[in-house]
Amino acid sequence: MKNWGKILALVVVAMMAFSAAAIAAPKTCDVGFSQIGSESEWRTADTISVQNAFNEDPSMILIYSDAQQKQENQIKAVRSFITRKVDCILFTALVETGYGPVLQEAKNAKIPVVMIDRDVQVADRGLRLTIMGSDFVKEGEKAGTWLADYLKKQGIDNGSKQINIVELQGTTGSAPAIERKTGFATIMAKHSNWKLSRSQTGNFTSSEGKAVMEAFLKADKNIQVLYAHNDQMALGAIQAIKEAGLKPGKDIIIVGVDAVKGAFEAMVAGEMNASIECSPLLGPQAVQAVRDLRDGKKLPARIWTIEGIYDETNAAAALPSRQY
Ligand code: GYE
Repeated sequence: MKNWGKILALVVVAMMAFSAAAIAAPKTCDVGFSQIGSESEWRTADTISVQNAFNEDPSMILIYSDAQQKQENQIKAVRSFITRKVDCILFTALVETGYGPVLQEAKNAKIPVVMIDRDVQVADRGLRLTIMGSDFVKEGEKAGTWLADYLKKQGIDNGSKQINIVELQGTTGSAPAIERKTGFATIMAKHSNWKLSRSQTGNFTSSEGKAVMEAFLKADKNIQVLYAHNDQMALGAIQAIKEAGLKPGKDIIIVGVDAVKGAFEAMVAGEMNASIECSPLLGPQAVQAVRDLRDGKKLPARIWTIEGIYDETNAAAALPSRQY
């Protein structure tokens, strides 16, 4: 009888210790991430950066969802995050419009939404907490300013001879496509002899960039400049230009955006002229934002990424240390 009493006491003590441990164990922070897909080198680097950053913090659990370029998949993913009662949602909007209702649902559930890279339209911005990423308008302006400078230095632009520019746009309706076009147009407006002879979407992919450039060249070979909203499309277009018997980087000056490795290699080979940097390495600042939220800190309304410009003058020196 005495022993039974002792055993019972031990069991009670063990149970108390176990429940104390269970209470003391810190709760993980569950974070849902709705990514748009894997259309480019940039996107892959972005996904890996976010996943690695969260893997390194054992107090965080990242629930990753790939929408495969479909808006409806993103809406479903956000709804499932709400049902799972995650602590925070990271969200990259494929296009700017159409997310109002689902963002409202997240807001009603009191789940903060932190945008990564691509924002939603202005009217819906009150429904998400903040956005981290690049200034796409500025990137378009940088591309235009770089081009003006280069054309002048090369003696190609004397201010009166017409310069025919073709544009490969990103995904229609996406923030980077809209804003990179806007920024570039601001600089174009300052050059009355620059003509946007053709402009079409290549969906940010290499294959569509190539196909659209082929169609441009078939219609008219009199093209002096290609402005591509990302390097991936520029790289596809380089193939089309070669197949048309022209020299990319010489017969047609090529400016892209992102500064991915493929563009560096093309610049070093003399087949591409410049790339405006847009960093996909957003993981560390995404984790920091979630940590700050968990700690009750207020996040700034906009978290900017700092970036540069690369061309034939500095591409070779920078290439070995590029992370994407
Ligand atoms: O430039 C492109 C990608 O949203 C900034 O999306 C991003 C863009 C990037 O597919 O390569």
